[in-house]
Amino acid sequence: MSSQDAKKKFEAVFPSLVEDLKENAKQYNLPANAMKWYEDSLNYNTMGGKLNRGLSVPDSASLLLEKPLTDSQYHATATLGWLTELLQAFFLVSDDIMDSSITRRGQPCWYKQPTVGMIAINDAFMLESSIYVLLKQHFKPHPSYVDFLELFHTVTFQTELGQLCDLITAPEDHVDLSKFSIQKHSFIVIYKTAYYSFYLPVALALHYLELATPKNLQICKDILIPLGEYFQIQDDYLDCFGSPETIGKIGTDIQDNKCSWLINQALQRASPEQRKVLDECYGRKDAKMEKEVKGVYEELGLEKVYLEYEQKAVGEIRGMIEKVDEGEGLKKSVFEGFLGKIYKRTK
Ligand code: GPP
Ligand code: MG
Ligand code: MG
Ligand code: MG
Repeated sequence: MSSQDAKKKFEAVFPSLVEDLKENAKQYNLPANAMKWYEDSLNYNTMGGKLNRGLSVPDSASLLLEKPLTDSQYHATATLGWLTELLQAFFLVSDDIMDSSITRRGQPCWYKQPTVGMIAINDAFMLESSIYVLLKQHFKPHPSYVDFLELFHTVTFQTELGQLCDLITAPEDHVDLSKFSIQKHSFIVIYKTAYYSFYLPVALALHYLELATPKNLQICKDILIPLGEYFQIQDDYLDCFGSPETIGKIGTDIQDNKCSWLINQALQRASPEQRKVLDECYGRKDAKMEKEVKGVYEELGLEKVYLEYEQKAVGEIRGMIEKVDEGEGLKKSVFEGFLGKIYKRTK
């Protein structure tokens, strides 16, 4: 099946999950206008993305079994995939408020909709609660039900730790570039992105198939966390060097004073004059100053620095994948599939 068809098949599962969520809300006699609001928020914030995280659950399950999934296995793992997309929707709606972002997935951020504003905060909470409504409806009898619950709770907490460090390392009113470091960056991106985007979907597939032995989970972590770190470094790179039309969002990292991979690389290479420009212009809500910073990035050849980093990181990840012990039912192809999806991505 082509990857486009796989996406279509996966998307076709979502409307029935929206119906399940509406059915659940009906028991509370939710007024019709609120029901419509909930449905609109579910559709606006969960659809329209790349769906890589969600698709990874059925994809990984099929690779683990080394055969196509039955209809019922597909429906179950696609449902778990949609739960990871709901978690992602909860994070993105919140993150866009915190980052003062303008667009997401090629359309205005949800909180930027004139009728929405800060109601988006409650919508984000409802996107998160919806995970547990669906998990109970679909998986209560599954032997891994408690593992699913704990996994979602743990990964959510880990992501919030990363987001906390991302935010407090980027105060709006006080720029101090000496506070940044590549070690801090590494902590931030592993927690805010790698766990929920990479570890979660594979761990869900393993729990679903009852293959989640401690050893398999550890191998997954050892590979998927560095892979997720690479993915977020791509995100930092694309924030500045990607095209907004392709990535579907307008970069905000420079103006937001973020401890991004790019500023850390620039700090390691800047001359005293360039450092002065960075100190004066980074983290200011001013398009001209943002341009000055981008000018320094270009002088320092950060695009090339990034390409060299990418080659090295991908080489190391490939090395780890080759050494995977498949003895307890894990498959190298799960990791190869992931790497293939994100290598050299432009969006
Ligand atoms: C991505 O950071 C991280 C998240 C979306 C996690 C948010 C976590 C919360 C607990 C809300 P980013 O700001 O670089 O993402 P983007 O570039 O997509 O805005
Ligand atoms: Mg953010
Ligand atoms: Mg953001
Ligand atoms: Mg970003």
